[in-house]
Amino acid sequence: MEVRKVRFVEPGNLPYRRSPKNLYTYERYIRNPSIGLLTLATVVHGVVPDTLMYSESISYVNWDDVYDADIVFIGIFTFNANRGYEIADRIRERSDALVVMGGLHASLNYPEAIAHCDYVLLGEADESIRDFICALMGSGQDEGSSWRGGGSQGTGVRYIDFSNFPGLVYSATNDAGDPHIVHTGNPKPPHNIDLIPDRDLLYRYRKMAGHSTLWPQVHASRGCPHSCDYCAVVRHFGHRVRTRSPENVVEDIRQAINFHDRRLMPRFSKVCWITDDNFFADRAWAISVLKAIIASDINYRFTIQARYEVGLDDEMLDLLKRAGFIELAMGIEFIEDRDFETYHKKCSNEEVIRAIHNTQAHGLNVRGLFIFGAKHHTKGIGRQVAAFVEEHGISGVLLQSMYFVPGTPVYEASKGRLLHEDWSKCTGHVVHWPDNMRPAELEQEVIEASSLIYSKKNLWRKLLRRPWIEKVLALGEHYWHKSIRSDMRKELAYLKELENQTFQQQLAVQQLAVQQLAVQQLAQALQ
Ligand code: B12
Ligand code: SF4
Repeated sequence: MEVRKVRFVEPGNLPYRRSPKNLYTYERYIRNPSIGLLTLATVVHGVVPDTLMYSESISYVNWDDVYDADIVFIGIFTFNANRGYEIADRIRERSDALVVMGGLHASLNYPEAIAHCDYVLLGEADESIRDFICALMGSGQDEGSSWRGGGSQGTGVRYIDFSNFPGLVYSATNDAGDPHIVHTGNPKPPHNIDLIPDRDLLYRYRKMAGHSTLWPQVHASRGCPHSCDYCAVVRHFGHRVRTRSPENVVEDIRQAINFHDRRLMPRFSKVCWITDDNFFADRAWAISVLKAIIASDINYRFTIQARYEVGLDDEMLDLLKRAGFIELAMGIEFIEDRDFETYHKKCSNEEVIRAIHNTQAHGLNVRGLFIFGAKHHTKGIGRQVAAFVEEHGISGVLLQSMYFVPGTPVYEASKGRLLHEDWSKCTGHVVHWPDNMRPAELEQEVIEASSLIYSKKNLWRKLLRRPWIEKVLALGEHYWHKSIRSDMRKELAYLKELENQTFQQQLAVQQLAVQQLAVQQLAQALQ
């Protein structure tokens, strides 16, 4: 197959539309593009020069250009999966391009994804994507290729034998002509992830990068040794921690900052986000990266995601502070030990509180990431979380209702409780029937927590007392949460409708049971 042009598409939930709001609030959520997909575009660009990525988070898409490609790669997380399928169906309808899907959601849900594309390439595709393209181009024997099988026996894609290409899913028919899905085995994680994404390969990214809600972001390591029941990340990236070299990470940070800062428009939030799920899992490596940042000429502010343990590590906290970190986004998730136990999150409330205060004592803010809708949560959880945030001086929060991705233990355990599988609602909304509340009541609890934490009083307090950068962030967050709450209030009507439907169904089942009992009793009386 001739591969002359390759396009990558990141579906947007919600897709980009022109609006003056983009200048500051950028429409309801931070719209950073997928660095994973951009990394793959960078790899493919080395093989096929006419490679470009579109992200619906960043700009409109030139669809004619996409239809004209030979291969279109689409990457999906859960929250944008529906839009991804819509796009894939549309491309298959209107063009001859080969459509390949991948990413976390497609990998964990390949039977669903393959219905919308020609291939699903599973797992981390940093190396396999190159092998895949080389195979399509004819040989599969590219220099540096780890795949030595296949080879084309004809001129079209259909003649390529992919049966021993690891980590691939496609549809086929057996000898009797019955369709079935072929899964060629688990994907092999890449050996080397030392790659800096070429940000110019993303259409209009350079133009949009000055917007204050698009942040420089760098992903430095993958994998996590833990196994929290609700976590899809560890099911996708595995338990083995893999890292990029400190030099490579520092260079990526430098490029990311320059890319976002060289604008005429002033940036309100000069903060770079290290997006690793568990940056501190390999302690010695984390220390070497922080030391490399300190030794470099980079003078910037950073935020990073963390488990509570780092908050008890004085050496690490000192290094973070010296390297320019202003905040730890701590996966606190719950405020009661029984919830940690239920979902196999190894930590305790006491440890978390100690970690929060120790982090703050080192001059770093703590942002809290919380999950609502755990098994033991009851009405009032919103107020409890808000009180916890207030009591422990947590500077900002991400609140979201638990969601359930096929492949995670919570999904398996809660199948009967799911309200629907409309993935586009997996942006923090309630998607299950909680144990001790109705769904709309839980959604209301999240709204309650958000309005208490982001009250006008708290905003004024931050505006008066905090340093300049935090004032700006506080203002942005205040309005961000306001718009999230407005979305959630709209969702309430939908959840109540679902509740009504469920009540009607239950009522109908009960009425049927009563009628059947009456018929049985009548029959017995007549005998
Ligand atoms: C940065 C980030 C963001 C950024 C940017 C998101 C983006 N466009 O990528 C922003 C701030 C916008 C964001 C927002 C949200 N996020 Co977020 N985010 C992340 C984070 C921390 C890092 C993403 C990343 O760079 N990963 C590293 C790269 C290397 O991995 P990757 O993107 O998966 O790509 C690799 C492979 O998957 C594969 N691959 C990827 N695409 C494709 C495509 C093809 C064709 C192929 C073959 C392979 C392939 O190859 C890549 C290279 O190895 C992830 C956690 C994580 N570890 O991924 C959460 C994560 C993606 N976010 C998540 C969530 C829930 C959200 C929000 C809903 C949060 C909220 N309540 O608002 C919002 C959604 C916003 C919306 N659009 O509605 C969840 C999604 C869970 C799921 N099942 O999908 C994650 C996984 C976090 C978690 N702990 O669960 N997020
Ligand atoms: S610690 Fe974080 S990344 Fe690791 S399994 Fe738990 S939730 Fe997932």
